[in-house]
Amino acid sequence: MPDTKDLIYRSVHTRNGEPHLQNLAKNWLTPQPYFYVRSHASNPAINLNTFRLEVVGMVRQSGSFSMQDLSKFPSASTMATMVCAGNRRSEHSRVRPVEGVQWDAGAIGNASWQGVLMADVLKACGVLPEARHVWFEGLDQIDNEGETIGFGASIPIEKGLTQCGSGAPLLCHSMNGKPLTHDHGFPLRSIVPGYIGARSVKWLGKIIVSDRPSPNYFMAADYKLVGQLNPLDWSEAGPIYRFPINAVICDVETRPDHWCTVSGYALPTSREGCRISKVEVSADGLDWYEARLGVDAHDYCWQLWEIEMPVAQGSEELLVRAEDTAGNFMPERVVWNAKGYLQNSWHRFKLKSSG
Ligand SMILES: Nc1nc2c(c(=O)[nH]1)N[C@H]1C(S)=C(S)[C@@H](COP(=O)(O)O)O[C@H]1N2
Ligand SMILES: [Mo]
Repeated sequence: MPDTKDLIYRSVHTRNGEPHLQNLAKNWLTPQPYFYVRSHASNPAINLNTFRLEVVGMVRQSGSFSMQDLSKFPSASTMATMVCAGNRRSEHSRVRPVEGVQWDAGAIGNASWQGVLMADVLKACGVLPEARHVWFEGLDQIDNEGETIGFGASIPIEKGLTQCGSGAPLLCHSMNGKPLTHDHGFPLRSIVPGYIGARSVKWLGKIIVSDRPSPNYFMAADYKLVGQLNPLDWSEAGPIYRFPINAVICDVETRPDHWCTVSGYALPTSREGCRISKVEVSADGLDWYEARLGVDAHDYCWQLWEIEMPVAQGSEELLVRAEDTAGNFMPERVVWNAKGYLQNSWHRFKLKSSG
């Protein structure tokens, strides 16, 4: 039984847990105990002595790398926020019920990631000119309507071969300077800055270089914005890659004089150089107070914010909305979708009824 003091487990055998929101926005780099876990099956047993990352497909020479082989590539580190496409799904469900883990707003965390550049490993195998996509396959075994499948994803080859800047994907062995825990993909996972969490595959066992996107269920028939769960809607919709702008109220401290300290996170749209430009909080949807942004900011990472503001007696909830330097803003409402992804409407925080 995992420690339920740090995470609220929405399911335990298949580990799905998110932190209490008031613990989340205290640190710009999320301490591992407060980093959400989202797994589709139980953790696979992996023997480090026999573990190999296979690289196959449209490459001049297939590769088979032990963790020690990978450590011979130049080490690389980046900072990136990981967010589940289903973060805030419970808000979609209040409009119309959707299946899936009923996340509150804690399926997000920001970490530093250590490993090697994916591009270095791909280049060592010699990517062929006709290659267009990089597929990842996890070693976990997921029961999907009676069939056992692995967790898979893919990213465009241009992203996979990115070498410079914070958008470059990594093959990671560590998180916040410590070896990945089993829940987070030990011994190896992909980290794709700016993309939804589902593209950062844990327990990574295989990379396939291809001329098309991965046909894996989690790429071809899940993680898409669909209005209905039918084959036509699935075929018409493209896979989600980047995450949109978002902001959430994580904590509210009320004082007897009806002033509140409100704090939370804001995630800029996944674009190089994009930052949060404004976070505003309101108790009535009419008067908006601009929050102070935390000093830490980095491409593809969230920003923390805080504000002290008056909140009239009897107010029931606080709202937050954000804008970013790429001109994006959070809508008051979003279009409902059948899998409950990418909820980024103004976030509402219920206030405890006070006297
Ligand atoms: N092999 C594997 N990789 C996976 C998953 C999984 O179930 N199996 N879940 C994905 C999803 S949906 C998310 S949001 C992130 C969560 O990563 P974390 O558990 O380290 O927070 O991992 C992704 N990678
Ligand atoms: Mo996810």
